[in-house]
Amino acid sequence: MQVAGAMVGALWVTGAAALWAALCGRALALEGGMLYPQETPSRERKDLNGLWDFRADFSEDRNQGFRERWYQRPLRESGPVLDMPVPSSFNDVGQDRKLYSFIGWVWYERQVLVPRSWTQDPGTRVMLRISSAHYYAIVWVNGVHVTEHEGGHLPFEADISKLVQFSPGELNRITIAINNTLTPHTLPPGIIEHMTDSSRYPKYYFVQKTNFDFFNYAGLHRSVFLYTTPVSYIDDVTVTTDVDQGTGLVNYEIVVKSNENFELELLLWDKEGRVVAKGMGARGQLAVPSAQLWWPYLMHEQPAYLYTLEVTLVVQTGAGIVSDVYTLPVGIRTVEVVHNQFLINGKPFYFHGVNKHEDADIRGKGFDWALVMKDFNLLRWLGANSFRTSHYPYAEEVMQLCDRYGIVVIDECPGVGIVLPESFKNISLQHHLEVMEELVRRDKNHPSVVMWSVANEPVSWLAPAAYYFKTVIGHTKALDPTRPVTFVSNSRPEVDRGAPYVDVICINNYYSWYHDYGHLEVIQLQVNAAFENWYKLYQKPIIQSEYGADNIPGFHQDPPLMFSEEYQKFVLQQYHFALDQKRKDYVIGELIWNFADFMTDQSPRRVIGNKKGIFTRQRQPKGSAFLLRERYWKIANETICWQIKLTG
Ligand code: GCB
Repeated sequence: MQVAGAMVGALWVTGAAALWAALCGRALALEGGMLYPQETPSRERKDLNGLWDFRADFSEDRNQGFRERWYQRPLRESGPVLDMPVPSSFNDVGQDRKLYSFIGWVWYERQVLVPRSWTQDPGTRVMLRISSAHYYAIVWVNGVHVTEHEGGHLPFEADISKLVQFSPGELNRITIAINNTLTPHTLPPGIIEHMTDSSRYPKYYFVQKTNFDFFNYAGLHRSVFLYTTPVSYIDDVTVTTDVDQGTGLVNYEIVVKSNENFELELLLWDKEGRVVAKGMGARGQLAVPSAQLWWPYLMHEQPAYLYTLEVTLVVQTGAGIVSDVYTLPVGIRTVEVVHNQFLINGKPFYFHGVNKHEDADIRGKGFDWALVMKDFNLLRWLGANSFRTSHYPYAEEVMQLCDRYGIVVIDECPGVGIVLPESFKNISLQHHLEVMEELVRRDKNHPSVVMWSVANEPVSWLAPAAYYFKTVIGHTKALDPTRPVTFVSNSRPEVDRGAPYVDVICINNYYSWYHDYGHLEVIQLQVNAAFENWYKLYQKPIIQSEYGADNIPGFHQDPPLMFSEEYQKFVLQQYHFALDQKRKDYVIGELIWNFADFMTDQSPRRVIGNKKGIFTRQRQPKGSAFLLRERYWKIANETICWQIKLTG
């Protein structure tokens, strides 16, 4: 009686196994770059956002789509389809309860006309890029399998030049099958539970269990692009920066594909449109005298200064000269953990910020510019200088805005809910390493990213956690020696097996919420004790990476009771008293849980989602938002490096 769930698992495993086989034996780093698609004199881009045909495979074994090969002909010929917006989660768009909580394969399809100029020129390379498909995706173009990808939050792409050039002028059919099943070896992990007691559950009944506290939204969450490059092209650009007595140093490494006889020219432009440095070749260093550094928001009167690096590739081919151009915003800054401090450009940086989620009404985790801008406006209103991408990588466009506004980021991978000993096995570890490679490859050039977080609240007290985190953190440092690495712990210092390997201790706790609930008077003592115990053992700087309390908007109670606005504020204030005692010492940051209310699985502990937001899910401020705003602007005024008066 386990057929349905087993098949969901089996289908997933088939894909993962194929992928795994392909990956085995590969060297440390991923092959190929993952530069954000952009329009340049040599590149064009077309976004495929809008309505796609959609069909969830409700068959008992979730396998009908593969049995009937839905990718071989238009999806609507297979049966009824829905109009599904992209980007968006599919869960909240309709009124169908079954689709809201659907687990298994869903199918997306879009017919697209590729511009004639792209298909007629054999010198053009046409790429299909999917920015995020949660969780496992298989892609076909005109019925031909082009790629597969595991992991719901990072981009992947396929070269589809041959396929679209084969039928110029005709519509091309892009089909994407996506499975949101989470297993002990996915990231995040989960488990499918088969309910076999026929007196309590219908036949073939199964549920997806997870150990994280957000709704497992699924679908095409970010943009799908078609873009072009010449067939000889700039495949990757890696930039690291340093400062030597006021001179900015920009180290670069360029990877070129498909031709070995090429020339590379680099120009670094300042904001006024002046070329401030020039370079040649695939690797080198640009020197910028009296460089304007990239400073975090509220740390400098001109934060977030970005230069533009223009890379031009020139290749002599049989058909003549071909060139490719790619441009990259570059922020010159340094990051270092020294003793008890987190230094940005040599100055102590204090994280006063938030944890976020990609989450909103109707769209779920779907990217939406209006929502993103609202969030950035609120962050700046709040006086927040940082956030953690709890608990998975956010959209590339969000990272670009962080660069642009000077919002500092702790970039977290989807290592959340690692609570089963099984999830420390080699198969999980290998996948975790791959995900870190994909994350570093995507986000390495963002000046706003100052630290990698490899996990949130794993069972880091279990014995296998030591080898696991030593390996993941070591691998991440090998991929990027320029940034500190951490993971976020909710264990005790004396038993934590991962803490020895991190650069910064990040701790989550919810005193007087999940423990000693209602007892507001114990918070200060417990927060202080936690700081002291962690510091005594590791002598590393500490970030209070989560703290908070639920408040159901509109609930008031004084003296404060749980879930009221007064209680949420009181909890925050107690933490603040304790933080203020330590922040001049080794505590280097505080990130509230959470920026906004967000959706979770249903449970008796959740009242239509998690209500620890200081903003509602609709981004309206609760009382705590004003409290935090006052605090953040005050801290910014105290810690500013330059003599300017900030006004909140
Ligand atoms: C945590 C988790 C976060 C939860 C939060 C809570 O420790 O890291 O994902 O949402 O607690 O509110 O329970």
